[in-house]
Amino acid sequence: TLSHATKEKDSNQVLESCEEPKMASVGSSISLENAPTLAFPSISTADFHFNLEKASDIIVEKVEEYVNKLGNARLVLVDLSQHSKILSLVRDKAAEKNIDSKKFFTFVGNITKLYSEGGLHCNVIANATNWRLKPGGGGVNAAIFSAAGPILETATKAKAGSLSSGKAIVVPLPSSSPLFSGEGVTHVIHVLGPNMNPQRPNCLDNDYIKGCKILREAYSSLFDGFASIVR
Ligand code: AR6
Repeated sequence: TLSHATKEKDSNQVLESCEEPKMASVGSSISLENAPTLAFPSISTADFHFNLEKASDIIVEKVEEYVNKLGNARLVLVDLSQHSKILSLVRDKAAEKNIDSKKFFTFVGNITKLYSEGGLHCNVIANATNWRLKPGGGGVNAAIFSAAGPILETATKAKAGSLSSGKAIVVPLPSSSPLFSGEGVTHVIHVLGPNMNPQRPNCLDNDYIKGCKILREAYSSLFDGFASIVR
């Protein structure tokens, strides 16, 4: 397994922010270290087969639109592998646009273990879900529902029975969830992105006009949801 330091090098985060989490209360990084932070996966780009170039353009465009409206809050794009194509595309495009790397960065790690394994505190995590808002199905959805325990399904049901594509829903996580106690996650935001996989419901049959519109709406809805928590 990768050492913590190796993982850090693969993110474009400033080193002081989390290479030494114990030092978080010392020095000028204090306000950012304790800043509300949303960790989110790249919506629709794995099981839903959405084009990575197009998705990376949209992520950077939406981050640029929201990052300065969120005060000191941070946005972090997460993926499992240091070889993640979507992370490197987004990193390069964000650098070109001079997006503040203290407020937006990429991070390699399991979104359900960012604090315990990566030392990165994220109070809110996003989930790339399915329209039924059901556990399982693989990918990040299965990982988050499993790590959060059955209480997440109950809390989700209390909010909604289904989700339409391009929409997000904020679910406060009960403190009895292991994700709350172990990782410090207080909210999960479920997001339903556009689907380009013929094996999954509501496939857009390669219609990227619709697909890009829905992916933009999905990120707007996600970041609006995060803003409503931060406020
Ligand atoms: N931590 C961080 N990132 C992850 C993790 C994890 N534990 N697991 C996956 N990723 P996907 P989609 C990354 O397929 O394309 C589900 O079955 C992954 O590498 O999870 O929106 C749902 O129920 C990729 O970059 O979501 C839906 O039916 C990103 O998360 C469907 O898949 C999204 O990959 C949604 O498909």
